[in-house]
Amino acid sequence: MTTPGRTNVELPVLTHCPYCALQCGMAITPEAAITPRTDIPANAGGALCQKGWTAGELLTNGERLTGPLLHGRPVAWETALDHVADRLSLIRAEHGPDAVAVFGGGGLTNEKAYQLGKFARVALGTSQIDYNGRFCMSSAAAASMRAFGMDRGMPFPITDLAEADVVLLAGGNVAETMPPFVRHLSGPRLIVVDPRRTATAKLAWLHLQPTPGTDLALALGLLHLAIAENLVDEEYIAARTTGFEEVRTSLASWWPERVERVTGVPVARMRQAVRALAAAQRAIVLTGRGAEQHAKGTDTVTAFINLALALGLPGTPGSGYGCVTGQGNGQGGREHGQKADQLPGYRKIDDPAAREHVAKVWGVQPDDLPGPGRSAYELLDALGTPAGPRALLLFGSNPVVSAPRSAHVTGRLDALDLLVVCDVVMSETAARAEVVFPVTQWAEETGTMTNLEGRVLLRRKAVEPPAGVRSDLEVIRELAARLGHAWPSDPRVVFDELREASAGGLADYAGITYERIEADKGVFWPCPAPGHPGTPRPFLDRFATPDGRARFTPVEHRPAAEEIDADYPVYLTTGRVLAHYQSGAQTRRIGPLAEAVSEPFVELHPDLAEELRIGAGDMVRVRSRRGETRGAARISDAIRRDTVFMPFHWEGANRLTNPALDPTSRMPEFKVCAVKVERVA
Ligand SMILES: Nc1nc2c(c(=O)[nH]1)N[C@H]1C(S)=C(S)[C@@H](COP(=O)(O)OP(=O)(O)OC[C@H]3O[C@@H](n4cnc5c(=O)[nH]c(N)nc54)[C@H](O)[C@@H]3O)O[C@H]1N2
Ligand SMILES: Nc1nc2c(c(=O)[nH]1)N[C@H]1C(S)=C(S)[C@@H](COP(=O)(O)OP(=O)(O)OC[C@H]3O[C@@H](n4cnc5c(=O)[nH]c(N)nc54)[C@H](O)[C@@H]3O)O[C@H]1N2
Ligand code: SF4
Ligand SMILES: [Mo]
Repeated sequence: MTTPGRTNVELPVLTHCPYCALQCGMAITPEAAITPRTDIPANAGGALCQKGWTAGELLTNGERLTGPLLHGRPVAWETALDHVADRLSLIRAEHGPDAVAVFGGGGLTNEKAYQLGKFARVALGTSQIDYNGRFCMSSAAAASMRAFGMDRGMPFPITDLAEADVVLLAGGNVAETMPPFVRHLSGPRLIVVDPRRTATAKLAWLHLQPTPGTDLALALGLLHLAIAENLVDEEYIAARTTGFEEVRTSLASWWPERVERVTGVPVARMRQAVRALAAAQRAIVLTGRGAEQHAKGTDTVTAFINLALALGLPGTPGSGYGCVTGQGNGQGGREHGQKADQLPGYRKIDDPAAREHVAKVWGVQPDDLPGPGRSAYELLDALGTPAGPRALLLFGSNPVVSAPRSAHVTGRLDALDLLVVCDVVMSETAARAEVVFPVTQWAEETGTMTNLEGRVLLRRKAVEPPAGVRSDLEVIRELAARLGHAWPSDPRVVFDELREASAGGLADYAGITYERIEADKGVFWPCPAPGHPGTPRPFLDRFATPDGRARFTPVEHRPAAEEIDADYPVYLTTGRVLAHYQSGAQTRRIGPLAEAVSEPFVELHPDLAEELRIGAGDMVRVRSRRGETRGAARISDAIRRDTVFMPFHWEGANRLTNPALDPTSRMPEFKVCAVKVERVA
């Protein structure tokens, strides 16, 4: 069809979508016309969703930022960069290095995520860096680390799904969040766990509809049943795992009727689900944000992994456990050091050997590297407080809309001495910044993205950026130069350094080059050497634990951090719709997407609507202990009668959400809190 790279300007360039972790392949002409690629397995023969088809408008629409802003007024690049560097130096001199914080994003390329982590630790010397992936994948990541010693979202190629007999998906609505993913689910019997009968649940063979926040009990109940019915794979458990006996004992009290009382899922359906999973030759258990974004998200995923292990799935060809990753580079973004506790290659920042390796690549002393910093919400919560950072540099996130308890977070941002935002559009967060740097986006620059399978892809430059914008890597280079460091901004050069820094780590990219990705349509990590083929299925022979065995961990169910009561009698859960992406900063500006869903809504059951005298389309006020917002009523029997759903693509839903954090992953409880719902007179 076309040759790789920009050898002929008449030909479309082969690249990937700006949005989610499926990273569908697309071809783009210099005029930004998009056609799907058929050579990328993730988008199954050439599918794109509505966001992908319309992504060209991101490149051409008039709302693009095209020059730096200082206090909202256009200034020259040199002026803005000098201003930021001077302010950073002053704040550091007066209050110490941890007075400057950095916040990144899972949509940034690997090169940017890597360079941002290095910039924080070396140029700023701060421990205060974290990113929006903390709100996204962190619970599944922590549970996979605990069980398998490695977190590679789906540790198998996406094409394994179609070959499976049964797939259980807990808390994911892929029909809206990754539509082409559904094509991989047309073969297996699909079991969906979701409090709403979503577009995905409608495709399912079996839908389990629990109360929000009770998946942990459900997973315990499923495993209890598997054990009671002698469905567990004793041979696999003996050969490949440790810790099963403790888990078996801990499950004794989770008999099915009790689980039904806690979750609302009928025993008969649980039994059907377990029997189908156990009878399958090949079965896959997947989790999405619905099960993960809870103050007990890590333990919930652990309970699903325990179930998968008991049935002998992980590391068995064609079977397994995986988490369905979210942002474009949700996987790679959590591997190369923009996380508070991490160094490149998925290394731990408190591991002396990791510090020594990375310090050497960076040309500094291990002792000069700071230790772990605050997690995303804790960092945002500390901004502008006496003990917290006074300046924040933010790349690729819009926390005014997307952080939990967002009105409080907005107040913290406003309390800063200096807020600097790099973005492509004037997001709600950029609008509050002292300095805004306008940057290039996906098809205007080249970089690598690691998709939900752990496949490293090359997202190539296809169009020329508008005059006046620079890349994130150039902004980092310019700021680093002003702080005394001469660093590259060419993505390929940065990637080569990333390879070296990741070498020997869990997420080892040492053998991956741009040329190899082009030739192979992506390379699976770990890939430790140039001759290494990459690792589509890392757990076939052993897990990444010291003894090579997967670890069962006993976990206990507990209620949501905030339960419903007389004052706040309804559960609120939040999530996504097909047409909009995340905080909506990008998609609310695209005509067909803004038209498809033009305003926030509140989905509620007809019984609840009747009780509250709410009619379809009525304006509804939703209040929680943290704030209130409004939305138009959408009445649907697809949701439980004790629960309402709001998308978080507009400012508002997160004024309500509860920032109760998971003790291990520090994930906030986005998926359940208590609210009061009323019609606006
Ligand atoms: N259209 C669109 N696609 C996207 C994105 C987007 O913003 N828009 N974002 C991307 C990103 S970053 C991510 S992380 C993924 C997220 O992808 P998903 O995880 O599929 O998305 P969500 O809508 O957040 O949540 C999925 C489902 O969880 C259900 N749910 C709510 N509470 C619970 C609960 O307590 N238990 C269970 N079992 N389910 C519950 C919701 O009803 C919802 O249907 O999507 C990616 N793709
Ligand atoms: N209530 C509730 N809240 C949630 C969730 C939920 O389910 N419910 N989900 C959470 C999840 S899973 C996630 S991932 C977060 C996401 O929430 P955010 O972190 O706010 O994600 P985005 O809206 O994708 O923000 C990305 C910003 O970066 C800009 N941008 C795009 N490309 C580039 C680039 O190359 N460089 C730079 N510098 N900027 C760029 C975009 O214009 C946009 O303003 O929201 C979380 N918040
Ligand atoms: S599914 Fe995700 S990667 Fe594919 S076109 Fe839609 S937004 Fe883009
Ligand atoms: Mo996400």
